[in-house]
Amino acid sequence: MSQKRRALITGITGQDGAYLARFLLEKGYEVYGAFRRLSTPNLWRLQALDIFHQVQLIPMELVDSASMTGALVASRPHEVYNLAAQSFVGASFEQPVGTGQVTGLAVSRLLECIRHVDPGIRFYQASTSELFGNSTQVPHNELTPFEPASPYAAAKLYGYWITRIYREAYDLFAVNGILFNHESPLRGLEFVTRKITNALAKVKLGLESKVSLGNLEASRDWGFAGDYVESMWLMLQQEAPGDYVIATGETHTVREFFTLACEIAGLDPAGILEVNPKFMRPLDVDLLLGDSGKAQRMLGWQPRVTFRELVRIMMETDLARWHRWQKGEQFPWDAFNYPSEMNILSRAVKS
Ligand code: NAP
Ligand code: F7E
Repeated sequence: MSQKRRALITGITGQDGAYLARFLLEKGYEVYGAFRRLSTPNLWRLQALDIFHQVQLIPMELVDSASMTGALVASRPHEVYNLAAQSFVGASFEQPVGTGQVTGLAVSRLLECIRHVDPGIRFYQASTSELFGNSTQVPHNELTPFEPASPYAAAKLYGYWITRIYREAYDLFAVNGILFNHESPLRGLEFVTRKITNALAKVKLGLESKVSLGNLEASRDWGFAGDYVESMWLMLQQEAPGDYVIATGETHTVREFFTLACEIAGLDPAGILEVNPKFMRPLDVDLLLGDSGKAQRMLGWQPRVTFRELVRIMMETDLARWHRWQKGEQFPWDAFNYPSEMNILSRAVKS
């Protein structure tokens, strides 16, 4: 029988799932990844990081407790990282009930399964800076009162509290990582950072002329996903469970992100940007700025990639992708999954 430590990651097909899997594989873990059944599998991130063949995939659906028990029994994990969720705030206004089910209630389903299958499992819950919402106390730390401002944040608030309740009631090693926005070239195309770098890449290559965004003045504390997954693992290696804010301590507006991405791409921002009310939310979070002092002191965690470096990595990767597509290359990429990209992708490939 293997002596390796075993980890089960829910949401293995998402941005953080892929980076965390790579991180744990490098640490020598046996990594199990829970994914939901789709009519067409969505494994491009694991392929992009070249770890697809090293992760053992297990089907699991967040609304189905039986599938959770099945995943736990099949993987017998020492650690469970619960990253699966409906994670897009914008969509949570359109699907508030579904988001409550998969982003909120599913956390108690999973904790119940863990409690019965093996209460010795260490559990990480993907909590979020969205819990702070429009709280005026900045910077946000572990003691800042929550003021959620979306159905997504309300669902995550439930997940946060049920995790703490199971920790206290059943003595589970269960932690909340309160992570501020973290981005990468593997970010979903609907999130504003990747939306910007993807759209500017098309502008740069003459495939499109405009970038349409919503609230340009929203300010976020943006870090690099590759740095943030390390904090998840560190939280589960401590003697006692606790909750930690993970952030860079810097905040920038959407407009600043856009302007810097233009500079890196060598584009004049004037005339490219248009505001479309379609991308405004019924309620938005104006400002997020985290204080990760506790994580720095107790976990020894530090963000490494700066804001400028993050924008550069994302901008250059998206430019390279569209360039490769123009040359007719095939590679792991998500653009083909998005109706918004189809107008361009369906055009004949240029040589
Ligand atoms: P993501 O890219 O959207 O990934 C979400 C994952 O959840 C995907 O693998 C998705 O599967 C899976 N999932 C969704 N609904 C499911 C269902 N019904 N059953 C099973 N799996 C389901 O999100 P991320 O950026 O990696 O974030 C990871 C977690 O951290 C999420 O819980 C998110 O809310 C939270 N978080 C993210 C940030 C951030 O800035 N990235 C910050 C704080 C907290 P498909 O691929 O099939 O859709
Ligand atoms: O929006 C504004 C938008 O969708 C950031 C998730 O990972 O981080 C993420 O949530 C800001 C908002 O991320 C567009 O209104 C302007 O103010 O990239 P976003 P988010 O909502 O902050 C947290 C920590 C999570 O936990 C979530 O899972 O940008 N914005 N124009 C736009 N946003 C989008 N998506 N598209 C626009 O066109």
